[in-house]
Amino acid sequence: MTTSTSRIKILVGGPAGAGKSVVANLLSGLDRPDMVKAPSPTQGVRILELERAIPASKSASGANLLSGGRDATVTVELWDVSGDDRFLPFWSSTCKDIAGLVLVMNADVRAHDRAVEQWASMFPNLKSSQLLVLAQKHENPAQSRPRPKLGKPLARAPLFLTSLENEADVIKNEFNQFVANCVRAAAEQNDAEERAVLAGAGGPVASAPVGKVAS
Ligand SMILES: Nc1nc2c(ncn2[C@@H]2O[C@H](COP(=O)(O)OP(=O)(O)O)[C@@H](O)[C@H]2O)c(=O)[nH]1
Ligand SMILES: [Mg+2]
Repeated sequence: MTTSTSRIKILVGGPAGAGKSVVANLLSGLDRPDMVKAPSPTQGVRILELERAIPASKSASGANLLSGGRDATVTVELWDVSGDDRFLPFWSSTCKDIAGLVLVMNADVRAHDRAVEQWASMFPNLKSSQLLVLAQKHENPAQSRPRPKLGKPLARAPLFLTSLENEADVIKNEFNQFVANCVRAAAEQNDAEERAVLAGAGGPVASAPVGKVAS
């Protein structure tokens, strides 16, 4: 079977101490049982590289990123950044080209609701399908406050209550689905940009619809 390969960048954002690095470790296979017990604030950024297979049924029609009807392997650059507020303006400018944003929050810290909304507002061009919120239950899941209700711009973003202990598979599975969504969105954007260039040059597909995706 033919495959195509591409590369996307996904940012893992959210407040300090939320669980970004432990989630990033889980997703890239670096998790160890002792990791949760030894918090160590991320300095600057850690870039982890991982690969995910995108089945043909989920690939997009975008000629630049994935060819419709073919299986694909996508290389994901996972940017696990410091949650320190001082760096926020830096991430919003350095990470303009991200295909997706995973937001990690502590489900029991009310202030984290506002913090992840603020993170998402730094990337207004992302669609809901390019956002994924993981509300981590750090301890004593039985006494957790109810599921956080986030406002704009996360009101329509998928949110999962997760913990490394009990929902590691949920995190991994939802992330795989999320990567497929991000690849599709990036492909659509590439198509739109290419059409805009051709339209500007008076090319033959100047009137073709933008963002068409194969079924
Ligand atoms: N028990 C438990 N603790 C968690 C979980 N996720 C995060 N934590 C706690 O949160 C701490 C900080 O995690 P870290 O990934 O360093 O946060 P970051 O600053 O967002 O990168 C960890 O050391 C754990 O104590 C989880 O799923 N279960
Ligand atoms: Mg960290």
